[in-house]
Amino acid sequence: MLIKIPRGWEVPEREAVPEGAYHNRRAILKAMGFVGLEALLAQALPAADTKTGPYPAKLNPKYELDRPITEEWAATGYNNFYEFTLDKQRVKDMVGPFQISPWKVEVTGLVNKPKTYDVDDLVRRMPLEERTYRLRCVEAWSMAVPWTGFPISALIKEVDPKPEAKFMRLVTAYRPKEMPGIGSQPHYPWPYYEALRMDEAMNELALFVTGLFGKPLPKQNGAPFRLIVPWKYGLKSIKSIVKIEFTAKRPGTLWNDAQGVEYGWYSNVNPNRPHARWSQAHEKVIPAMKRVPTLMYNGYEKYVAHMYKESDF
Ligand SMILES: Nc1nc2c(c(=O)[nH]1)N[C@H]1C(S)=C(S)[C@@H](COP(=O)(O)O)O[C@H]1N2
Ligand SMILES: [Mo]
Repeated sequence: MLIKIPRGWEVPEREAVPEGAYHNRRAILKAMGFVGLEALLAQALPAADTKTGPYPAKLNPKYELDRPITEEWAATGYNNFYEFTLDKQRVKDMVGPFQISPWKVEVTGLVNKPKTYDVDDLVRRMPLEERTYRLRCVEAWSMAVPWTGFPISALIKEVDPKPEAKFMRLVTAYRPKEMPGIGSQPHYPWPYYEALRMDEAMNELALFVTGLFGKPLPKQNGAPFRLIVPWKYGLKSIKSIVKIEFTAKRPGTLWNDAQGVEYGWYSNVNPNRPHARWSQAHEKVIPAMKRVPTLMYNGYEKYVAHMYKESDF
């Protein structure tokens, strides 16, 4: 992976919106008494977009940001999703043919209640909440956005893992006809796969995500069902998941298997441990690419540091 910052991106004046506009807008509307009006209008117009049913979900204020929320156009217009293209600003233009409904997720392996879930059913049934998290890519850029989802632990409880289950393996959809990057990058071991240790998966920060900016998740951000583990480099937050397997032995992960020297199995954000080809001490916040220091565990140290030894990489 290379750090490539295309020209023109840094001066997005035409579309720029004020800092923090996303939650401010909701707060301002609420203060003016307009949220009720919005809800009334939504009820009066049920046919307008039935898919937005559970969105926006209630904001969980526990996970506060130390920086403004990234503008929506930037978070949905600058993506890593190699199954489509390596060009971050073109992913959104390539995802059109990708079919995300209906969508099944098979949960299998060392569990007492294996089950194939329908994502629409999960969205209706699970305790959706909105959380604003930082996302730090291993390539030293970052964003901060409102995800909608539910803790992984809620799904794990439903499938009831056996005592031998020590890891969780996750796999992305493999649809070469709809994902042109699979054919143009045949050297990657598709489908994309990732894994977490059971205690990492049970951590309160670990989310399954179905929404972004109070709406269903856009395809370029991993619709309809992805992982978000904000204390790890973005590559761990696998998109468009179709399979989850519980195992006794530690499963491989795509980036660690492909380039183990550069991409650790844990891939925890660590400003003191440089990547083989660049420092991880700073990051550039999209879209202005403002340089800020990178925080240990991406700022989530108090939630996750207890799970690791210094040598875990
Ligand atoms: N299936 C799949 N998941 C993936 C990737 C990918 O290429 N394929 N890229 C990862 C990387 S490197 C990052 S930084 C994040 C980017 O998520 P975003 O586009 O929503 O910001 O997705 C991760 N999940
Ligand atoms: Mo990344």
